[in-house]
Amino acid sequence: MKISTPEKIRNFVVAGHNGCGKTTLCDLMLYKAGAVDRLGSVDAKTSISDFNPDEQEKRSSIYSSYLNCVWDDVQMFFTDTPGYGEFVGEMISSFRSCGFALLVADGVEGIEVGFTRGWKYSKQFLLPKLIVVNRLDREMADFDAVLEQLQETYGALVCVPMTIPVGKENSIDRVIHVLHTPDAEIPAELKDKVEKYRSQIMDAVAETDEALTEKYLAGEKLTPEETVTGLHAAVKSGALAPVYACVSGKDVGVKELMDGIAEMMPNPLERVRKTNDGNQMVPKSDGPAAAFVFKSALDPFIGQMAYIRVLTGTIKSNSDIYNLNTQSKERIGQLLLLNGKTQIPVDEVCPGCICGVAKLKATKTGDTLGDSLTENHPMPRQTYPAPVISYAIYATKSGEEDKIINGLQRLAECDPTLVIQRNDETHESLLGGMGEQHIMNAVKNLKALSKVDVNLEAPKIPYRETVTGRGEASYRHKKQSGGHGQFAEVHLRIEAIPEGFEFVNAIVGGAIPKNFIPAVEKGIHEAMERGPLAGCLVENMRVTVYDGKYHAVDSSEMAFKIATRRAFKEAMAKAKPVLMEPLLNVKIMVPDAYTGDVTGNLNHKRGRILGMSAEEGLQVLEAEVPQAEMQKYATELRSMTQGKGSHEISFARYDVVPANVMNEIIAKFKAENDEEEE
Ligand SMILES: Nc1nc2c(ncn2[C@@H]2O[C@H](COP(=O)(O)OP(=O)(O)O)[C@@H](O)[C@H]2O)c(=O)[nH]1
Ligand SMILES: [Mg+2]
Repeated sequence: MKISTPEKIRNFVVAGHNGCGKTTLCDLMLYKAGAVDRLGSVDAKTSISDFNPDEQEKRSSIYSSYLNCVWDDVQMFFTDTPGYGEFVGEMISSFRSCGFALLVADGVEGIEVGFTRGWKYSKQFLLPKLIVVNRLDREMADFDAVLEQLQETYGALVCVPMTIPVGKENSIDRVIHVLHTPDAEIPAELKDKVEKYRSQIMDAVAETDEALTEKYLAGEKLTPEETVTGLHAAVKSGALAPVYACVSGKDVGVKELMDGIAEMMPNPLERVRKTNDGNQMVPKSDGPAAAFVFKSALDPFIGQMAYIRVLTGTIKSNSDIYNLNTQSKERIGQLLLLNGKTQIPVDEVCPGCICGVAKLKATKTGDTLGDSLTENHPMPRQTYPAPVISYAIYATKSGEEDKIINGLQRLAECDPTLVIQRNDETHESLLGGMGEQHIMNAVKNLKALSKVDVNLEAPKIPYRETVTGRGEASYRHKKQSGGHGQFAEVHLRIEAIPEGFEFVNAIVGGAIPKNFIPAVEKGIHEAMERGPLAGCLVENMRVTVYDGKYHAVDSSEMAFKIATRRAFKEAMAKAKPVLMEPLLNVKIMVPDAYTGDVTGNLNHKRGRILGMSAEEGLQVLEAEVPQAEMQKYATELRSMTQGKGSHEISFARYDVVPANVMNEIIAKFKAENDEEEE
């Protein structure tokens, strides 16, 4: 089999809130097009798209799944994405690899955060959009109400219906196509509406081209070909996001949707992308081929599987290609067309195709493959949102630490939103992700992959210590034990500076001989690794050694280090020491109804609200909040907003811990470290 007509390819991502019927819609499209011989069902755990056992258990998507079918003579590639914010990494990779977006909204709930996210990424990846209002058979479903909400949020002339339902709720059994349904088949009560939407669509169509505008204004009818060309242009430019009414559970409105996709949506040759060095990548059927690897997965049977999106040219099974990023040779084995877990060998693929290829030897997610090292250029790498939650990971069985880290690193190669980090301040290995479920899922996958168990704990907060004043102290270390003794005396001064660390040697007249100064500096560094207040890293100070004493026989580097550490501790105690804590920048997106609860909660968390704005129907709050208060925030926000809120975090800065909180931390540290004193 060969796929060699990019003009006949439609490549799209299906996105929206969880539960709005995306997977059901995808299963139905496969079935209607004859790609599968039975209709899959999420509820019966027979979905083609949700084929992973964890997804079947949950009856909801966790991973993106790659599907394809032929509708009329159009080859459709589509990607069913999970709606939960926690699996946003899967969504981003899919948006990147597709040519347009099919955004699904629920007929009862209307715009939910998953839909907003889909809209946001469609904009970010410059994807034209189609909208489906789905599950209209449910009680309280209201196409007109959802349409109104869409129009208010994204523009009345952007979201125009292409189909509308006949009947309401359970009685809906067909839709009317605003342009195609003959007048005789339109119920009287819908005639005005259809007329209105038809003229809105034709306005948008006419506006795409001067000649069409003139013809239209002169009252002439546009030909069907002109209409399709105009629709295509209006959708491609983003001026129009046609809305379709559907009941994916009952196969209502889906034929019209698939026809619309085939008829007016752009093909892969129409999308010019920028390469990493700013060149334009204009897709063609011929010339040196290029493809990028937008995702990898660990397939239980074939090991590492790369998912590629062909950008230009033709790629053949069992052929040589280059990895343009590493400039090394790569071998493409058997190319596979994917329908969920079904893999169909294919000999040749063209621009727009998405396929799997097993066992690339030196290619990672994000790399670009190409026939020519001179004519093809690597594509930019995708960035992913930073983790919003982190756990410290401990091996359940000691000795398995390395196995755990290796396993997690393999998982992270397939999921860029999983981040494994070693924190040298707290001496913990941290696993970061997009939410509780995401992390639990990773742990489950780790167990399956590496047969290891891990314990998750809230990570220690990397507090730091500093001073706000100035303090001087001296210490004489003197010991006489058996043979020759130990002697060193160090006088030093500590002062606050805004940032970093400075060491000043102000010794005159050799009170401490030059050769012992490095030992003094080392003693300071050692003391600063474990501060006197709570054993944290010490920073932002100048330390000046200004006097001391030595003994020709008994002084040693060790003696000077010990004296320095003691002097440091005393000087720091006099220099008004404080604890500092990491603050996070937190950006929270919630429907307005929850703003009060969310800000109230932030106040409890010692958060400081920096700004508030509205963005596509949601309130966006920006705040600075201590990291110590944010461990459970993903879960708290979900329950506070019934899953309608989302947030992003990034490190902001260190700030002084308020005295009452500081005293608690110090008391806790003292209690835990009571016995252990030098
Ligand atoms: N009433 C009704 N239920 C539907 C329809 N489409 C899907 N469902 C159900 O809605 C639930 C969520 O569907 P699913 O396809 O998994 O949604 P997804 O999370 O968007 O992929 C399942 O129980 C489906 O059976 C529909 O058109 N009408
Ligand atoms: Mg789903």
